[in-house]
This record gives sequence, C-alpha cells and structure tokens, in this order.
Amino acid sequence: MASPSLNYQDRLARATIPVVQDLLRIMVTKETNLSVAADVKTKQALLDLADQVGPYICLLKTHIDILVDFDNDLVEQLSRLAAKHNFLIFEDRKFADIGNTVKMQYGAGIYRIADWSHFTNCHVVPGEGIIQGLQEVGQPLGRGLLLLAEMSTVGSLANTPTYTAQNVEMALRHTDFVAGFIASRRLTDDHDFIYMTPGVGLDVTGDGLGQQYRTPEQIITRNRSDIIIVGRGIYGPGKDVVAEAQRYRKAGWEAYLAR
Ligand code: S5P
Repeated sequence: MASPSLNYQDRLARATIPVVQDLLRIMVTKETNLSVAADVKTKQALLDLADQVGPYICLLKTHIDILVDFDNDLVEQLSRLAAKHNFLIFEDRKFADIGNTVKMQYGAGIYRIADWSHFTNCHVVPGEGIIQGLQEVGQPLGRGLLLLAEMSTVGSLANTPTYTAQNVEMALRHTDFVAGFIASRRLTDDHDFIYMTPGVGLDVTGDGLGQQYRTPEQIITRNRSDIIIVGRGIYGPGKDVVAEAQRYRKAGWEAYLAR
C-alpha cells in the first residue's frame, strides 16, 4: 500500500468523524498541533491557563477530577473559552471498566464528561465492550474516542506488540467512533486515525516518577504522530506560560512541516 498523505489538510478532506474534521480544521487554521495537558488543581487556575494558552493550541486536555472546586459554571466558562480561542476539549479520563459501568461514568455522575468533552480515552483491558459502552453514550453527541495503545512511562505494561496491535484491531472495528490513539507513533496505515502523544518536553528527559520526555521532532517528524501533548514543560515552576506555549507550538509545527 502506498504511504498515505500525512498532510493535515488532505486528511481533513478524508476524515469521516465530524469531531475529527473539526480538530483537523482547527489545526490547519491555527497552524498548531499542540495540546496542553492542564493538570492544575483549581477552577480559576484551569480557566486562567486555558485563556493564556488558548491562542496556541488545537486541544485542551483536562483531568477534571483533579480540581478541588469543580462546578457546572467551570464547564460553561471553559466551553466559552474553547469557542473564544477555537480549541477543542479532551477529558483524559482513561476509562477502564466494563461497558455498562463506563456508560454511567461517562454520561452521568458529577462531571457529565460526555456533555462537554469532545474527546475522551480508554484502556481496552476489559475488551471491546468498553468501546461499545462509551460509543452508546458518546456517538449520539458527536464525540470521539482515543485508545491508549501505548503509554509514555518507564515499564508501561501497555507497550507490548500484542497489546498495542489489539488496540489497532479494535479501533479498526469501530472507525465510526474511535478517532485514534494515544501512542508515541503512527501504528497503522490501514485507516487514517489521529495520533496524540504525551511525554513531550524540550528541556528535560524525565520527572522522577516514570514519565519520559521526547522531543516534538522525534514524535512528529520521525514517529509520524499528529499532536504533541505538553503539560509541565509549559507551566512547570518558573515557566513563562505564554512564551513556552509559543515555543512548543512552533517546535510542533516545524516538526510537522519537516515531514
Ligand atoms: O502515556 C501517557 C498518557 C497520558 S494521557 N502518559 C501521559 O503522561 N499522559 C498524560 O499526559 C498525563 O496524564 C498528563 O496529563 C500528561 C503529561 O503531562 P506532563 O506534565 O508530563 O507533560
């Protein structure tokens, strides 16, 4: 099979899941493949960070259960910032339970993730039922799912050829809802999935807790992933958030142009 086009514009024309089209359109329009991992503890810190990095990102990744003061107003304000700056939201929930349980975790509870998050993700450890359960809730709302086919950490049990390949097989059976993968590299050319890669940093190689950082050049140019996810590299201690967001956006986009 001929090597597929890796050009975001070509892929926008081919994408079939509406939320993937929206994401690619934003990437092309804003010239950014940067997603910020907003791991902060308060509502105000999250809103401030989203407003600061908003102009430079295509996607804001949240861990909504870190917040000590979550409320529905946060969701409204965050959604307004997403509209103001033209980015999408990805709640990094990493679902991992049986289909019937994840349906409730995704659609109900305090957070009602499916109501506001364009993308979420899951481990396929329980088998394909987890995808079916999430799909029942998410697809009618126009959401997309990412499978955690690999993890960025030292000793990750997900990073075996068999497990990763099974993620790909499951994704290929659900191409109407599975938008792509969390992985360090493009995994298949059989279908045009979106790849998002965390563990990206320009200055350090680890965090002392198993996280491993690779450069945008490694991830985007060489590994043919699509989106870099950057957290502490942008807002860690002593960082100038706006300057770092600009720096990572530039590095990610240049790495894309170089391939
Ligand atoms: O394999 C993974 C998958 C994810 S989603 N490794 C990760 O680090 N993540 C997430 O990416 C993690 O939960 C965190 O929100 C972000 C990385 O943050 P950083 O501060 O290390 O850049």
